[in-house]
Amino acid sequence: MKTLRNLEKFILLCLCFMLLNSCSKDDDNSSSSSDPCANITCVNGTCVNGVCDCDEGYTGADCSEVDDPCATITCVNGTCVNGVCDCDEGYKGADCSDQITPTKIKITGVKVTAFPSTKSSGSNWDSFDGPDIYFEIYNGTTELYSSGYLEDADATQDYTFTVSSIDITDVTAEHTIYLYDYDSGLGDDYMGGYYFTPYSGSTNGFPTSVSIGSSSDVLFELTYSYVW
Ligand SMILES: [Ca+2]
Ligand SMILES: [Ca+2]
Repeated sequence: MKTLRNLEKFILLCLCFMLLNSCSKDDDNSSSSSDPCANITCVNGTCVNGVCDCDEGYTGADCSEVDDPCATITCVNGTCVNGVCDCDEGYKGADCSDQITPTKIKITGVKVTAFPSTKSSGSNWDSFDGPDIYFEIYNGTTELYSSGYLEDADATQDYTFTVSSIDITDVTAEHTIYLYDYDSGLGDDYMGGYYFTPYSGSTNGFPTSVSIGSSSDVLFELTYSYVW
């Protein structure tokens, strides 16, 4: 009987020990999983459930990288500032790819780079020397500009006219540019002319130099500046 009691005590003790041991193991397990942020370092942020919640301006798993809001932004004609495109003059749209139609185009230079050396009949523009060239620009039937003439021009040379500024306000309207030979007291000779639309399109990139005409006929090179 006594032996049996001792055995019972021993078994009980064993059970208790096993129970305690198992409990303490559970405690160990629960303590290691209770703080998911225990081993997480957030350089510029706060750990939440084991993941770094970065402060504004930082990114990356540990918030150590500077977050560039412009990293994925492309500004076609502009500069990204804080994730938003700041468009160059004359452009609009989220990525600055849309052109703004100018309110005015200023022609600040006119160069004649070609004209026929003779009249179509083969005779000289002037009997004894070269033609005295000048140009005119029209908007429809309205004369916008008539230049002074450059004397005795040579068809193998380029001629630059000095103009302060010829303002074109009807930029999408069809204009005309003509070249003439000035003849004192006589009717001036028409040398050639071409239609042109000063602002030809919404994707032309605002060229500052525009060629009008043909190198086998009369050819003008206009210098533009744009006003919006
Ligand atoms: Ca002449
Ligand atoms: Ca003449």
